[in-house]
This record gives sequence, C-alpha cells and structure tokens, in this order.
Amino acid sequence: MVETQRLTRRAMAFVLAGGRGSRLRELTDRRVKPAVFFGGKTRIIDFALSNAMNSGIRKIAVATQYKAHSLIRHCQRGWNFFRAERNEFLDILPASQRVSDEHWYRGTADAVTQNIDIVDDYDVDYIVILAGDHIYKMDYEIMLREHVKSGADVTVGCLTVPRMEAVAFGVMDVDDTGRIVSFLEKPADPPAMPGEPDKALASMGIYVFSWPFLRDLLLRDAADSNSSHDFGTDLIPDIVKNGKAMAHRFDTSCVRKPGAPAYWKDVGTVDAFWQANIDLTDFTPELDLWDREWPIWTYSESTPPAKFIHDEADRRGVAISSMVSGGCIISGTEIRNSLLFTEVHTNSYAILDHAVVLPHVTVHRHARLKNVVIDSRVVIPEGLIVGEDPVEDARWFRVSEGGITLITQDMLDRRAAGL
Ligand code: ADQ
Ligand code: ADP
Repeated sequence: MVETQRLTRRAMAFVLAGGRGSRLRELTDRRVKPAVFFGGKTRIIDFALSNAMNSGIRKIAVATQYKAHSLIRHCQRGWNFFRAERNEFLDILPASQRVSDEHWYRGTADAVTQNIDIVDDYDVDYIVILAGDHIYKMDYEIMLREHVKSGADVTVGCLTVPRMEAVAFGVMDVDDTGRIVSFLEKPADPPAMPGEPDKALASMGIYVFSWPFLRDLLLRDAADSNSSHDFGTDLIPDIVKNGKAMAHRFDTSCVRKPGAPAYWKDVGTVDAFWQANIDLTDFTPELDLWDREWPIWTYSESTPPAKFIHDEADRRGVAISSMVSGGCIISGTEIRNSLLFTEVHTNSYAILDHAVVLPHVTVHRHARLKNVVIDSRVVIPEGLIVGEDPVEDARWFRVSEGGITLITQDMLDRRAAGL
C-alpha cells in the first residue's frame, strides 16, 4: 500500500511531565520542572511541545502529577489552540483524576497505562513518548520514519555524553545496524562506546512505539508485581532482551536547519539552568531562539516593550550583552550578561551581572547581584549584595556547587526576620 499521509499525522506525543526535578532545589518547590521558566519567555515544557508541533504532530497528551498547577495553567493559556473539530487534541492528564484505586502514577510507564482509554480514543498508529524537561530542538518525524523502516518494537532517542555523566541516564550498546544489544538504567560504572573510552551512548528518554505493541506491553507490565512500571528500568531493558530495540542518534540531521548544531540540555541543576540561560546572551548562542523555521511557542503575557530610563542623578539604565523581556523597566540600573524575564523592574544604582531574573521581580536601589538566579515575584531589598562574599551568601541563600546563588522570597523573608 502506498502511504499518502505524513507519519506524524498517524502519531501522538505523550509528554511525561510529572517528575519534580529536585536538583533544581527551591525553584521546583512550587512548580514541577517542566513548568520552570527558561529563555526569557518560555517554560521548559514548551520545547518538547513545540518540537511535537513543528514535527507535524497534532495530538498531544501531557501527564502531570507533582505540583502541577503552574504547568496546567500554562498549558491551558498557551497551548489551547488544538481543535477537536480538526482532529487535533492537547489533553492534560493529572494523575489524581484517573483510575480510582491508584491516586498517583507509579512510574513513567504507569502514566501511560492509566490513560490507555484516552490513547485508544486518539486512534493513532504510533506513540512518541517524550520527557517534558529538556531543552532541545528535534524533528520527531525523522525518528518515526526510521522506526517504521526498521520494523523495530521500540526506537530510543540517544546521544553521546561524557562517560562519567552517564550515571544519570539509561546507557546502551548498539551493533553496526543500530540495534540496541544492551541497556543499563543509570549504571554506577557506565560502559564506554567502542573506541571512545570517555564517552557513553545515553538514552534521551524519548521512545517511539507502534501503539498496539506498547498497549500489549503495558497491560502485561501492569500485571507484573515485580515491575516498577518505568520505561527506563523495566520496559526498555525487557524489549532489548526479548524483542527488537533500535537506537536513533540525535545529531545535526535531526535538526532540520542545515549546519545548525544539535543542541540538547538537561537543565536539571541550578548550575546547568543558570549556564544555559546565560549562554543565550552569547554573541551567537548555540540555541537559536530566533529561528523562524522552528518556533518555540509559549504563553506570553501581553506587555509593553522593555523600557530603559536615565534617572534624575544622570544614572543610565543600560543593558550590555543581555536579553531583556517585555514589560521590564530598567531605571538607572546597569545590567551585564544577564537574562531578564517578563516584567522585571529594577531601580537606580543597582547592578546585575550574570543574573537570571525570572518574571515579576523587583530590584530595589543599590542592590548588587552577581552570578544569581532569582525566582519569580521576588522583591530584592535595597542594598542587597550577593556574589561578593560566599560565606554571607550561603548563610541566607542556596549557593550551588558551581557558585551560583539561588534567591527565593522565602529565603529573603527568613533573612529579614533574622532566622
Ligand atoms: P530519569 O532522568 O530518571 O530517566 P524520570 O524520572 O523517569 O527520568 O522522568 C522522565 C520524565 O517523566 C520526566 O519528564 C518527568 O517529569 C516525568 N515523570 C517522572 N515520573 C513520572 C510519573 N510518575 N508520572 C508522570 N511523569 C513522570 C529517564 C530514563 C533514562 C533516560 C533519561 C533521560 O529512564 O533511561 O536516560 O530519562 O533524561
Ligand atoms: P509561576 O510558576 O508562573 O511562577 P507562580 O510563581 O505564581 O507561578 O506560582 C507557582 C505555583 O505556586 C502556583 O501553583 C501558585 O499557585 C503557587 N504559589 C504562588 N505563590 C505562592 C505562595 N506564596 N505560597 C504558596 N504557593 C504559591
């Protein structure tokens, strides 16, 4: 039979967005990792959702569980243009509202199992399982095509990482045809790639299945009392052993733009989060948010343009090598190599240097903040100095291994109360 329809139209994306992301510390106290802001306007989940949309997928389910309010609100506001009349859907699937005997998803696979009826309703041939917590651009259609061509039971997205970092990933070995011959979930001593002792081939947590195959597997897994109902721990190793699992390499061919780098980042720690945001202020950042061919869609508040004010004492509001979002008012503040999200207001004599400032933050006069991440809605008091005295910073704030200070309102309140 000659296929006339794009494969992505016969596929759905199932986005796993339930895990907290505890290494982001207090940034995920009130919101789950996929809902954390990134890049000035977007949130982390916008990358997976935009990739799905830009790849041509028009049926998307988002499974949520931990602290989901901020994420659900974001999806409802920003991702509400899918129309059932056009056979397009975006469904948010909170764990607590599904089957009655289990309140929470027990593992990533269980998040799909508990929604089998919804996936059935979508009436698709393929399902692309995605993690909602990575920053990258990837064309899933290329992976789908490979999956169909190879006749695999599962195709796993993978990339090369430094061997020592691979302890946090599923690590695989592949043969010459790209077939996965072994898969170890988060091994303490990750096996190296042949001929490359310092590298390992890591799973991105992205899987393509044909839906009837996965459906059967999930039902068997649900009945298995020894299973933790997790893709990386249970299902993928099982298919590697008993079926056919293929690897799909994430490289420049997965990014549609010729010559564009294959950018992928897990911004799972405060250091990685700060660095990836600050990298956007580089002369030519590796992650191109300006690419009109692969737009990253988001919900964005409607704001006036950023405003820079030269104050009464001849103090200039300036930003150098920085990104400043809509609604910001930079009044007599000097900003260097920083990224300011929506509606940040800064005042005279303040200095921000290598600062990642989330939305709705106010910085009062004479504050000097260096190498910081400031949580949304924080009010920085007059004269606060951070980034000059590590001992003092660590007394009140969260200082990361890499020396980045995370500031939240709770921390400032405790400091003000002298607690
Ligand atoms: P982990 O990094 O451990 O490994 P995991 O905790 O399984 O990732 O989370 C994957 C995604 O599922 C995340 O987006 C998370 O938010 C979400 N999630 C976690 N628990 C969930 C639940 N109960 N319900 C709904 N969503 C949930 C996985 C694989 C590794 C692979 C890495 C790549 O197991 O093999 O290398 O991802 O990052
Ligand atoms: P965002 O993720 O958009 O920054 P907010 O910072 O407004 O959203 O809130 C994140 C989550 O925390 C939301 O679920 C919100 O309802 C909740 N929240 C906001 N402020 C507080 C607060 N002071 N105490 C407890 N929860 C809060």
